[in-house]
Amino acid sequence: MSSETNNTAGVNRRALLGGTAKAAALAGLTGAVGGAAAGGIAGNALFGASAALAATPQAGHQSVEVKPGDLDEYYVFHSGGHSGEVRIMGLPSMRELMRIPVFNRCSATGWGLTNESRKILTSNLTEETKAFLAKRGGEYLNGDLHHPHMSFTDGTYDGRYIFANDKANSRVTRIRCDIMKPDVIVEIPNASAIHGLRLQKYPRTGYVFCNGEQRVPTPNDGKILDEPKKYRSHFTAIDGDTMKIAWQVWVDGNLDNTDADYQGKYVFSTCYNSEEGVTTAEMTANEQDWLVVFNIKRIEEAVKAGKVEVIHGVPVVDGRHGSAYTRYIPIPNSPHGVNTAPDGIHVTVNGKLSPTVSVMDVRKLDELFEDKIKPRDVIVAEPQVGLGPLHTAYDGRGNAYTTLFLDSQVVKWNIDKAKRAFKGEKVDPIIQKLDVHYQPGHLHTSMGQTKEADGKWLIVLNKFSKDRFLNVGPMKPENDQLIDISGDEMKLVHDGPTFAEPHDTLIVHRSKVNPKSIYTRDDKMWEDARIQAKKDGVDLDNDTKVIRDGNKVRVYMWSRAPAFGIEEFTVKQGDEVTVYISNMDDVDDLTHGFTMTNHGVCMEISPQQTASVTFTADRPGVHWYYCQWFCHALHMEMGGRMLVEPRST
Ligand code: CUK
Ligand code: CUA
Repeated sequence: MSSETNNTAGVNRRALLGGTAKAAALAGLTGAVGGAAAGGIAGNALFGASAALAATPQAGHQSVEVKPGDLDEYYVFHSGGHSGEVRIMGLPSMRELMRIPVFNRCSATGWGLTNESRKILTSNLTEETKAFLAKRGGEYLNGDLHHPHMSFTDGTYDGRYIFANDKANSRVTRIRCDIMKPDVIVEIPNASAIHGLRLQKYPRTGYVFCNGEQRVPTPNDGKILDEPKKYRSHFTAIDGDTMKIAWQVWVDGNLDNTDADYQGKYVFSTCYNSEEGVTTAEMTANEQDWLVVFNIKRIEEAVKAGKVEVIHGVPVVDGRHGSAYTRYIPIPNSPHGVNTAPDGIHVTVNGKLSPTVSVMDVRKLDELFEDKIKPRDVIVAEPQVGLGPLHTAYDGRGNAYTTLFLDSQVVKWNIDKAKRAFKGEKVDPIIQKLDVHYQPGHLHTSMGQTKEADGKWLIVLNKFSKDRFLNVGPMKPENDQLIDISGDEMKLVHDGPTFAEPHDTLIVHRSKVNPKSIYTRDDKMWEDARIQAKKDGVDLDNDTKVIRDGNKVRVYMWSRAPAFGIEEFTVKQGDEVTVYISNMDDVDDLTHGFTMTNHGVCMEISPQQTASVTFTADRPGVHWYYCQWFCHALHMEMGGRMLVEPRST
């Protein structure tokens, strides 16, 4: 149905390409690798039709080598997709430096087992979710983390926080960059599947903007299936300082990705399913979907004036067609990524099922909201870039780099030339097409999502690696490729296999990030432990104490290489035992651990950190606990015994 509509729409190249792309996309994409990218041709051999720079020799390309002991120039914060975590890599080495467990569980650090992490994972869920999870252990065990973004001040990264979404369970996290651990995870009410997430860039973050992707009946009480008009999706603004939901906007269609301007006035979300259908055929029937533009000031005023519907405690404004809060800009077709350029003026909307990228000029948005111009008047270029454009990145020199999912390429094109071509001038904006391996999704340039884009490196996140690595079985890794963009032409310099599934990444100059090496003793992470210790008359830094409180036992101890403050303690079968350990070592990199054997219990205790874990001592006998983090020549000896006395005695 949908491709018929498309094929009869006209015979121009755009429509035909659109049809091809759409048919391929709908038919399933794994077979599409065989085209331009077949044969694993090493990167820079093939060029697009214009091939303007094919013969230009490249001088002074950058080295990817980081010698042993040397440090990388950039941090890369990589999403872990449905692994639920964030990974930190170094660039240009592409070495994985650290993992930050977020929505997942971590056997090494005890994330999801410790009281501190469980509080973060469970306390900001909606009442409905808490009730639902009460029957299944109180927690979600998975997450799908797509979009990590660092907080901004004045249009560039400020090193305070990283925010990221969980598509699987409709949550948003905030990660503290001083310790590289989450401190808040909040569920977004009135939303199903939080997908696109971006931050307010100016004057600062400020708002965390995120998209509810799936439309669901509101109220979603099980009584409605086939009345799509009663389905809703909401755009959400979270206050990044308090992590409370500031407001939501009810929109038409399904929201996909989002980005904000550099002026602090507007936010944009791509929107597919303008048809508001519930089947794939229905959702892709239209030739054009939308970019929704949100007017922050008008929404804030409406919220202040109480022109809202309060749903689950959140003020919701009605931003459907015709409202003062939004404008819907028609974009071909089922657009996916939306990316604001570092020039602060241009915003690209990637056509996905159309071979085009639509370029918007944000300076026209005031007039659009005053109804002086029509929605399409804000579009200043619409170059045909290739099949399956998903995301665009920038080098700060006026060039854009777009992933072509179906063509398995990255296309480099010039924004100014695209604008001139749009006005009718005979000029080809395409500079180069580079094969990537294979089927790229997101791509990112060094500092390219800030006004300080430096045009040195580009990472392309490919969904398939196929033949690029040793065969590891039916499930293959993805392939993150590093491309040098410092010269006139893109040059592929590194292949990097990754496990499920980096969707998105950000490349931050190391000067912006300054984590601590040891905790400060008053860190708010273990505030609850401090409060309890005070009630128990315990000095966390110095005391070792076992406190019985009914059938609750609290064991306080310190760790100092190579010993725990307590080498044995006794509890009774059925006791609820909480072990608090404060790591009093204050040497860089001296992390201890605590693992209670045969109890499913472990945790990390980094220098000067306090951590705690609670479990039921239900197995009579002697149980050894040990330090699982190699800390000392006598690490193997760092342990102790818990005696669990049978209940009958
Ligand atoms: S989405 Cu994955 S390729 Cu979730 Cu950012 Cu575009
Ligand atoms: Cu302490 Cu190993």
